[in-house]
Amino acid sequence: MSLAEMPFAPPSNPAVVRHDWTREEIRALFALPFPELMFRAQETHRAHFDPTEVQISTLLSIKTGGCPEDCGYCSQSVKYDTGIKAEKLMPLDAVLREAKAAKDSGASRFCMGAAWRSPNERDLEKVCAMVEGVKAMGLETCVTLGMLTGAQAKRLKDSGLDYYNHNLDTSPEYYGQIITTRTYQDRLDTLEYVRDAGIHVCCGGIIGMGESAEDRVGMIAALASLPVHPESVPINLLMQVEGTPLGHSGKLEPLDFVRTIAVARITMPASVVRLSAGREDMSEETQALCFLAGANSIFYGPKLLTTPNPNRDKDMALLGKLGMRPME
Ligand code: SAM
Ligand code: DTB
Ligand code: SF4
Repeated sequence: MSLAEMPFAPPSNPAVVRHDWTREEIRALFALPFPELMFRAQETHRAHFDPTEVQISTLLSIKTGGCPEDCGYCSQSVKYDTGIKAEKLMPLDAVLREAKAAKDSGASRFCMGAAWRSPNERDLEKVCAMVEGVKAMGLETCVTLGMLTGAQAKRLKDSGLDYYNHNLDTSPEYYGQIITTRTYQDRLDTLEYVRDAGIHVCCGGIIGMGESAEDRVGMIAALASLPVHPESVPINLLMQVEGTPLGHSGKLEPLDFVRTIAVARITMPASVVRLSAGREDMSEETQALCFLAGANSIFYGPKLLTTPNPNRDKDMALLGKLGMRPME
């Protein structure tokens, strides 16, 4: 299908942000010949961002393992034998040391993740103290703590939190195959509380979980039809973890990952799209294609939450080879 044959008129101005994307339109984007798709993604990217800039975030697991949820991809669920043992919430001073190191190595945002279904009030206060301390260093702050109530979202906002990460993970149809302990609607509710509290939303999903092409359409449609687009959209490639139900789910065709990034870029033009988990197993050429497709953020540092990520020097060398640089 050429651009002219698409079942909708592409916006004359790629800067336009739409919230009325239909599944048919999104399916048609995925079906475009690769050069057409990449052209549209680049045109959209350049209408909103400098294509040579990449936002740099560093992740820290502040509370690892022992999670009661059953997310089929996750190393930290108590339901699966993955060799990850449950740890306590990290003390404030240790978190601040890690944040300082992240800042010194060039990150502009520090993301703290906890393996909780939802935070209890005592732990939330401790996380708020971490947010205050990290923010005082001049870093942007992000946390991902599971489901929140409206009051908890407001409390986090008062502590100065910039971003809350909470992913839709996949399409509404496929979701039940991956997680049974919380619903899609539960996730949408938390996202609404976060948005209403005035915190920036970081929300995306995972590719490579055995989902169909239509599930990728459904996931992007769900993200792009949120009342306000997430400011940050992490697209994760599944990190296959031995012991989880998805530990042997097969390798994804890398170009299908690139296509998903491009469709996220076109449908959510003003959002920062993060080439998130999965870079450790990706060639530099695939990562470069993801940047060309409109990805403009990465996780930086040798560890994600429990799984590996490229070393910093390797990433800086890659950005150097591509003539790209960290976003201020
Ligand atoms: N426990 C909280 C929650 O799930 O809401 C926060 C932490 S959780 C690890 C954050 C997100 O990381 C998940 O929603 C999922 O999208 C992503 N994630 C977890 N394990 C992953 C894996 N093995 N591969 C790719 N992404 C993963
Ligand atoms: C997101 O979308 N990806 C990050 C972050 N949000 C919290 C997590 C990736 C986790 C990869 C598996 C692990 O390291 O345990
Ligand atoms: Fe728990 Fe989050 Fe892992 Fe799900 S993804 S099992 S909620 S830590």
